[in-house]
Amino acid sequence: MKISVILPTYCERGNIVELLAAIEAVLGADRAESEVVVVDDNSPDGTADVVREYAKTSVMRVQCHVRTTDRGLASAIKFGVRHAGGDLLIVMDTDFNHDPAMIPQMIRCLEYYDLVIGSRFVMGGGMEDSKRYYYSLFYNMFVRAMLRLQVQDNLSGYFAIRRERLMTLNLDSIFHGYGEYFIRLLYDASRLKYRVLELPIFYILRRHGQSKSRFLAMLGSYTRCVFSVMLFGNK
Ligand SMILES: Nc1nc2c(ncn2[C@@H]2O[C@H](COP(=O)(O)OP(=O)(O)OP(=O)(O)O)[C@@H](O)[C@H]2O)c(=O)[nH]1
Ligand SMILES: [Mg+2]
Repeated sequence: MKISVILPTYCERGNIVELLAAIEAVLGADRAESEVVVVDDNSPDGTADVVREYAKTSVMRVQCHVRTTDRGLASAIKFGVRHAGGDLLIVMDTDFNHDPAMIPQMIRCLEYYDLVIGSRFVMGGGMEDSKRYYYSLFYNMFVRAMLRLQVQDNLSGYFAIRRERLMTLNLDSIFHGYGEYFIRLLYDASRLKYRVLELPIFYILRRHGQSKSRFLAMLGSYTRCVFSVMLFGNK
């Protein structure tokens, strides 16, 4: 099975090379037929340059796309999905919040599940940033109560899915905005009765660079997303 790892990047020059090397290492023998799809929104720090440099010597294929007309996390993921050639897709952050060591386990679990997500809120999961852990935990309780979803971590952003399963969903209605796309993804997956597995994951702090998350803006857009899905479904 060919694996595509989709990496949305904005100003991740300090992390991306180390992450590419870590992904290549965990893929082991599978790396020769696997690929990484980097979708960069024209980062001024030259993220794409170091990716292209890495691609020259890597065994796994590295696609490096630089977008100049569209931007944003969720639309970058959609772009990556559309360009990915793998049968199995992994989506993750590029700052080491999401541990690449989980990839083989997530891939194996796709044998039995339709969607495998890295979860901070099942036993064994967590976050190095304990203040943010509790904010996220309480916010997730709110999301679960409103949408009656069974999943504990509705804003994970680290997931594995078969390409064919993801393409069955309406990508345009899911992948817009920022991290709240994950709520829409879970909602649509649950409506189609996809078997979802949460694997415990411990978020470490980003290794280099700055956060792109703006707390208040996120709170507003995520909450709008929850009410919209609750009232109208995912249209
Ligand atoms: N292509 C693209 N990627 C983005 C954009 N905004 C964020 N990202 C990437 O999305 C991922 C998550 O962004 P982060 O800034 O790490 O957000 P966060 O995890 O909430 O914040 P941290 O505490 O810094 O980890 C990272 O890989 C970013 O590089 C964007 O506008 N376009
Ligand atoms: Mg991050």
